[in-house]
Amino acid sequence: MPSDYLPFHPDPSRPRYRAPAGAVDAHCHVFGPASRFPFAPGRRYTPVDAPKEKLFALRDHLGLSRNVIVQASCHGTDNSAMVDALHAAGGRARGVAVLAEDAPEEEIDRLHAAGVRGVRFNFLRRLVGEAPRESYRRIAERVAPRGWHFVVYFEGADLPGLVPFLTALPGPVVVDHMGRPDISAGPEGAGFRAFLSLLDSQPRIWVKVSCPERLTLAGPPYDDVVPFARLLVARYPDRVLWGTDWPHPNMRSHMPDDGALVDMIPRIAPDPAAQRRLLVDNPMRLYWPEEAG
Ligand code: 0GY
Repeated sequence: MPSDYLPFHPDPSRPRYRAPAGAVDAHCHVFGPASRFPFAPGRRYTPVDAPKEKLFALRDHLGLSRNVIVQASCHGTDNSAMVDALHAAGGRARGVAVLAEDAPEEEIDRLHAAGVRGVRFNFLRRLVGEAPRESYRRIAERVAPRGWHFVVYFEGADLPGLVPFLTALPGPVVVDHMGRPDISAGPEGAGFRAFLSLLDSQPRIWVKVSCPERLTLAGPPYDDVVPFARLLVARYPDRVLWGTDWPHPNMRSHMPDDGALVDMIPRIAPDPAAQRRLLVDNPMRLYWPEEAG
């Protein structure tokens, strides 16, 4: 099946930065292989196969220990490829699923047993059309009793209309990719300031300092994105997560070097204590609470 976006970096550099023991890549995906796990008929893009073996090899190459595998829109509500990866990971991966509103209870049980700890609500029109907000609410009510959290993906410009939805969710909320701010406005821009106000007033909302490659206007080494991430890490040290976003689905401008993404970590979290929280303590609390110290 031909893909319609760039393939992931074939030979990422080995990072100079050494992540602390137990570091978690808290945002990555597995795709296919399509021959075994077909992509969703209604998908908006077709990725290249990015199977679990490649993900685990990348984890080791980058000096990381664990993965949080997030279901992406191209696999729709069929979480089989992600669950297959969780089963193969020997306890070193947890998952975030996408659910149909009428998913049977037994399916949610199976996902939980496999290591799923969150459900994703995607609001990007280019990926899902008009987001079914009422349906998301009902799904949230169904999974909240299991202690799952909510991973929410939206464009910065859509934040004002989403605040009532986000603040009413019955559990922790994790915002993907820094809330996709308008980088051209700088960290003082009104949209990013509104996001910070929301985080200030809602201690249940976490944020991923991920995806500089998707947000940048300047390109690598993503100098224009660093101030946003650095500010979030400094201001919310206990509710930031970091991830590679491998295999960078739907990227059409350029494909990042995953080693270079790891080497950005000391630029966004300058001191070792902040790095440890970002890469180990915070993701462990959310995804492996039974092991968290
Ligand atoms: C990401 C980014 C994207 C895609 C998806 O669900 C998805 O298809 O997440 C994107 O196109 O921005 O989170 O990796």
